[in-house]
Amino acid sequence: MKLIFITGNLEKFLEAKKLLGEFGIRLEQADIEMTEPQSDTLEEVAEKCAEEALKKVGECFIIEDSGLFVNSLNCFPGVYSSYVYRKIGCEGILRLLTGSADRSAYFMTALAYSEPGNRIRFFTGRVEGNIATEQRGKSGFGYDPIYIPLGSNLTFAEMSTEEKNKFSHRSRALRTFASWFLSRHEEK
Ligand code: ITT
Repeated sequence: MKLIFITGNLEKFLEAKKLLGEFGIRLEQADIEMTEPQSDTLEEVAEKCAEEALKKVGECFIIEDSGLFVNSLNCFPGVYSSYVYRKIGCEGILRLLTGSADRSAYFMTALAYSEPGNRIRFFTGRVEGNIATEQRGKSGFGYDPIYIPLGSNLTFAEMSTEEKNKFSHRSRALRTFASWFLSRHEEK
């Protein structure tokens, strides 16, 4: 079974490819030119992106928007995660948390699935954890070097893709999606 993942982020794609491969779903990457819409929630961003992509892609696809939400920063950077990462990076988040006793944070993914002729479906995944006191590890991307999921002492950047997929927001959204996708396929 083949499915397209629309993303410009190769690391994201590789995580998803590995996970969906376990469900027998063969993922292919498509990177299409898009302006990321500004919205208050990840779900709205994913929905707008899916609607825009639907005009250009005539096959079944998934697309997702993810973000880091730091509790003591009022859930910043949240939907602005991409922009904030480009501007201040992991170092900037660490600086904002200097002296903060509460370092709890969660990552979230809102994933949209679209197929010709049917309404767009949404799946979410979330992982709770803490912001480390320093950057650790070389794997992954984005905020991975400063994020420690609950249940581990390692940052995402110290984990292999398989290990990150045991915990991550993205893998949780993808697993929910894959179960739904496969059960629906069996019904047909
Ligand atoms: P798309 O083409 O799929 O949109 P992107 O890299 O722009 O790729 P998002 O907008 O979904 O991805 O993600 C916003 C930012 O949040 C991203 O640039 C990363 O800095 C961060 N992020 C998202 N998922 C992450 C993860 O699993 N680990 C670390 N940082 C992550």
